[in-house]
Amino acid sequence: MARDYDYLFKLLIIGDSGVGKSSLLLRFADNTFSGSYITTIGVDFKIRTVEINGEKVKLQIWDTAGQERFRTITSTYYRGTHGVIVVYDVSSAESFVNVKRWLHEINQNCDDVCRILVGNKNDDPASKVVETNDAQKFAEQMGIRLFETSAKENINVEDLGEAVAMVLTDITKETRSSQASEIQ
Ligand SMILES: Nc1nc2c(ncn2[C@@H]2O[C@H](COP(=O)(O)OP(=O)(O)OP(=O)(O)O)[C@@H](O)[C@H]2O)c(=O)[nH]1
Ligand SMILES: [Mg+2]
Repeated sequence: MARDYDYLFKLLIIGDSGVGKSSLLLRFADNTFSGSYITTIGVDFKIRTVEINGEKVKLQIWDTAGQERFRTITSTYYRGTHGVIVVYDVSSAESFVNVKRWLHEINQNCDDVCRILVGNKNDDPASKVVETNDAQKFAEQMGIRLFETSAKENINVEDLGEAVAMVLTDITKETRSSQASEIQ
């Protein structure tokens, strides 16, 4: 059977429990949202194909449980991952502080992976406690890109997915062309 994609990437979504990881995935893959909270047990995944410059990029996205008691299970899912999305909740200072711990977990499990920082629940200015400037500064220090999203109001979720697909496609192209020039 013919392949239905030009690129296939595996992504992992990590971050504290309740920040909206599953909601982001549901919004990106199925364009739906539910206000009720069902905590993820272990891991779950969904697939979405996006088109970048006429090429089909298939994203296999793994959604992990944020709860501490699943930490040992989720750490095994780093294998073969191309990109990791670290999510915090802009209305929870604690979830932002914990981003450092999640980035550390990535370093312990991956050698070379594309990392993206996402501040979700960016839909209620009154409850926002993690300022964009502070998050941006932190992201720059860490050398990663920041997206502020709302799975609920569908803000920036599409842009996030497309940006990740584009970055990974570019990296793959660069790697392929440098490998080709090494062979010549
Ligand atoms: N206001 C607002 N609420 C959101 C948003 N995204 C998720 N929520 C709510 O936050 C709660 C937790 O969302 P989940 O997506 O289940 O969180 P999670 O990060 O997957 O949590 P775990 O599976 O326990 O790790 C739910 O009640 C969602 O409805 C958002 O963008 N804005
Ligand atoms: Mg979840």
